[in-house]
Amino acid sequence: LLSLTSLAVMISTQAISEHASRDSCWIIVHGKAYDVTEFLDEHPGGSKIILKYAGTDATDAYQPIHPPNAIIDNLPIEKHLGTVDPSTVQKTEKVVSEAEKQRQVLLANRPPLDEILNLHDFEAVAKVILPDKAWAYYSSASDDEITIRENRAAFQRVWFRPRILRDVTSVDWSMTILGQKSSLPVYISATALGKLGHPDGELNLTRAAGKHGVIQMIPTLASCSFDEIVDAAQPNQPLFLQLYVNRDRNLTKRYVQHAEERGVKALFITVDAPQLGRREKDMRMKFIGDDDTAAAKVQENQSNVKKNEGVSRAISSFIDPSLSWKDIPWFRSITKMPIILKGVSTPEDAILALEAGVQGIVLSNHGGRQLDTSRSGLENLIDIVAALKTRGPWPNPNFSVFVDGGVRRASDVLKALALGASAVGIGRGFLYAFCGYGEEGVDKAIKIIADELEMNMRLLGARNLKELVPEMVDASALSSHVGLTPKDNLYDSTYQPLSLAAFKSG
Ligand code: 173
Repeated sequence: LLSLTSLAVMISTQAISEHASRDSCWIIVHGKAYDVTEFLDEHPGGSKIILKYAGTDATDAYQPIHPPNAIIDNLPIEKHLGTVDPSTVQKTEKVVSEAEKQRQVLLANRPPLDEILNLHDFEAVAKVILPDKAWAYYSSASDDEITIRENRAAFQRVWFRPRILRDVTSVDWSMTILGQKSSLPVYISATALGKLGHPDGELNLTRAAGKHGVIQMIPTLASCSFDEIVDAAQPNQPLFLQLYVNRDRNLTKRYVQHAEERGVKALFITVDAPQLGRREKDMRMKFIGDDDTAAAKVQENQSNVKKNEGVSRAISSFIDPSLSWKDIPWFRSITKMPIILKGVSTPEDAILALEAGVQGIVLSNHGGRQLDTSRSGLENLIDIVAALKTRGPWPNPNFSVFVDGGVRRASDVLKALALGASAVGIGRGFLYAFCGYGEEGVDKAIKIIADELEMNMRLLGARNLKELVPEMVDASALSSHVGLTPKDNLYDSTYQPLSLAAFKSG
């Protein structure tokens, strides 16, 4: 009732602009005015970024980073001040920077979709057409970015041993993931903040996934709200949910149970991010703080969020670093969904997960964004499958083993499946597809993977996924890390090269 009353109130932009200080801070989001004075210090991204928009419209900055209802749900109703009187909004022309104009031209001139032949093409286009900050956030990985390279390199150290003369007229990769039909042995893995890359954000994935029978894992930190995503799905479209566990377990419980009520089919709890890795490309963008578009309105010496933390660190303070094995029974008690631990790297933890009674694990290093120089999921798969085989049936119908990280080709998918993976996750590959081309890009990415699968299964001599056996790959070099020595940033950029004996001058 109160909210209806406050919505009826009309407020002029003039009145709002008078509240532009730490002592009284009003902002506009999506045409509504809010008093955020008391919320300033609770804001997970820090007060500074809000104060930058004190007394003005914060929608453009708010939108890619928050689900639409975040402010509505988090501010007490009495802080909802009312609707901004449209007659008082000055239609000032937005200043478009030169860089942005150039970007728009590049976007308009991007290659037509039928010239996109593989997932690498999408990535190359995204790099050019994304705003620098978005590219930095999506593409970055932790520290020296050695693991993100290794994720790709590991697939190249596995070679095929194809079989011949098997009548491969028809090949069939029909399968299920956690009991849900999937048209590919691939699911769309969670990536945060989709609206940094495209105005429709994660909905591009939901719509294309629905059309093609692919399963999307909804990220906790999507730009679109959970309900918007579920509403965009077809009636029986299976969806999974990725979960960051909140320090406030009641919030987590409500979120998980709401997801289950809305029909989500599995819960992937992220276990490799008690603290977010330092993604330096992202940090250097100084996402939080003063940029050239709007000078900070209120000068502040704020210590809780450093301005160079990068977008993900700024919004991840709610994640609970105390999460432990002891919490698993609690998760089991609040939901009937299958529970999968996302971010397992060792046989020791794989066995603990099995013993804890969860329904699966994702061998993942978070796209190289967490512990740098951790091994690839593909490499870990070998030891983990061997360990699981000593503890019961294999493949175990009640315990799935997924792999993600660096998957861009159907040949990558087939290698992981041959070595025992139940299915693989692709995160960035699909994300980059929608950055440049929206939903149609994701359509195309799915079709490319299907085409590649068909061809590669024929050439391998595997007519279905059962015939895809470990003998079809040579993984003997997988654990040999000497082949591809990554660039050493310090040595290559700062140290002076040794010089050789020089001739006397003159
Ligand atoms: O990898 C990430 O960037 C990520 O998982 C994340 C976590 C918290 C906030 C935003 C993104």
